[in-house]
Amino acid sequence: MPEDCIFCQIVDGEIPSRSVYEDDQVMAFLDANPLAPGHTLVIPKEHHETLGDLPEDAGSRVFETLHRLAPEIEAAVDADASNVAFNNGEAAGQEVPHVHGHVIPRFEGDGGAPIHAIAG
Ligand code: IU
Repeated sequence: MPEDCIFCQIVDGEIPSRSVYEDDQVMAFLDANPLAPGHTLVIPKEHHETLGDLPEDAGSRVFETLHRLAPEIEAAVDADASNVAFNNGEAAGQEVPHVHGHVIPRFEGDGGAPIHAIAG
């Protein structure tokens, strides 16, 4: 793992995070600069920069976790829906080069466009 990867440091517990879920391959934690209450990031524990670098089984586990957590997160913050999205590569707005899926709760009439916001 690159020594300066913030998300690897979160996985290793060197940087604190507000954990939502963790298993042997995947971690989910609250985004430090949330675009909405409950904004959560789901990451593979192993360092991979983009979806194209991610082995298929790790990708499946990340998706399974997003699939399970998105409705639970929506319920936890009483949201009406959520954006589930990846910025995949720097030119697409990916700021942290360790694969992460966003779950951004959405509320009827919130007027936001978090997909654009996370794309920078
Ligand atoms: P992006 O898809 O790479 O643009 O999103 C990176 C996200 O990581 C962004 O929403 C940040 O608020 C979030 N984040 C974080 O939760 N903790 C950190 O220490 C850093 C970024 I750096």
